Amino acid sequence: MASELSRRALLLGAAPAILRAQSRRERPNILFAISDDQSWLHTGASGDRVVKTPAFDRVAASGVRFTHSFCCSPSCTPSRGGILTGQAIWRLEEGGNLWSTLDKKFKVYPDMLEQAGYQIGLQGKGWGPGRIEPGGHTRNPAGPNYRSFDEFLAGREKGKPFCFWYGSTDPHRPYEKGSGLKSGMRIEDVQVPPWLPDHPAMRSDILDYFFEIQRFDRNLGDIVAAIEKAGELENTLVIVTSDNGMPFPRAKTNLYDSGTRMPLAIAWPARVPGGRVIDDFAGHADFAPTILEACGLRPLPEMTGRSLLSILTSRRSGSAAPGRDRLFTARERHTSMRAGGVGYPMRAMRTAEYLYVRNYEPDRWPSGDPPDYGDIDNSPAKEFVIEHRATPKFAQYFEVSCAKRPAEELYDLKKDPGQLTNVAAASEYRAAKQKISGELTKHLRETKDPRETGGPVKFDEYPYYGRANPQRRQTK
Ligand SMILES: [Ca+2]
Repeated sequence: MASELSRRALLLGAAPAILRAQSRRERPNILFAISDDQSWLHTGASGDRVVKTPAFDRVAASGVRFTHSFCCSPSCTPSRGGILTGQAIWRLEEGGNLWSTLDKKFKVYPDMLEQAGYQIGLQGKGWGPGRIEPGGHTRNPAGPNYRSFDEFLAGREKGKPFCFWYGSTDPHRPYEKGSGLKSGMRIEDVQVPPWLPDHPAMRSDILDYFFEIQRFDRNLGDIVAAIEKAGELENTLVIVTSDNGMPFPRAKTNLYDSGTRMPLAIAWPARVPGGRVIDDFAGHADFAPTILEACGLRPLPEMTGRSLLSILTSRRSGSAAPGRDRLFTARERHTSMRAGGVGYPMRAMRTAEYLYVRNYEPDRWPSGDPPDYGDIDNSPAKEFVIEHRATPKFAQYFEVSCAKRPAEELYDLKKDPGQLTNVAAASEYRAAKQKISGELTKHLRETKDPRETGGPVKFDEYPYYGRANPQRRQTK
């Protein structure tokens, strides 16, 4: 169709102007929708029997659902920084931490699209939490704020394609206790993940989390309906995901699947054959190069993510793309709840067979110093796990969430999909561990992780712009 138009344009003798107009029309709109603290398990499309996510399921059915999608880091700020820059968090200096800043030298895809003629907008939670000013930004790196998508759409310049970031704060805590039960969901239907104790208190807390996932989903549905009503859904690239895993013990802030594996559905009716499920590994750093390529721009050389466009526009399902058999995740400082305000640095490599985690500071407490364990969000779930630390039936859950961990962890995912039995020290896994550990180191060196290239490593020294930590004050 484009070539037919070019031919006609040439015949009419007005090629440049007409071609420019045509290419503007063909560029897709971008809707990026992100929930806050939702694990991959908890959508209807991925098989949960309780939580209802018709809007997510619709995007998945009309496009592609990825079963192995991972955030860059299981903590709001670095996860979002990785999405916006297309880079691993160890390359983002202060941006690798929670409540940090993002230096303007790390280019973000909304700015690049704006320069290319897109109308940019943000509703809700974009990059953050943190402070934008120290990094040199004058607006949120995800775009200028709008109260709603409708307001953004109404004010759009005629003929401009849009790039909109809808960032919900659902299902981030706190929850209204009992809201899930009250809404009619049934406690006996909850599938409790293996890393959490099965108890009515836990089930009720999970239902409250579901209540907020459903609220995010309803808002997503309204935005998709508005695009459809405007007649633009066909040529809109819709990406729906979350920033990190569920806010429960041994989930959010951890490099296990519970913390890093994300729901992900991508649709673009004009270009992406729908109804497919893809098992290739897709990382959140891949979104920026994907969006740029879809909009006719070239991803930046410093982006460590790789465009998913060739997978999206193909007709196949399952797992076949070369080089898509592994992903790397990382964590630096989440809250400032350790003596001295230091973080808990980790890197991990995930394949279909194994999860390997490297803990750089095994003498520190992974969830924050006792007795607060402040890297776990305050919640009924956390209270339950801590209160039952000495109850034989439940003590293991405290151990796996709060106790110190060895420098290396390895999980055999065929035998242990819940990632609860560390086999790093077992002799029968020595060869597998050496191989994956070597591959992780190689990748980190290639992508210039200061923790593997000889530093300097400054993540513990950067300012923490969140609330002051009383514990930290006492130690100084
Ligand atoms: Ca989050």
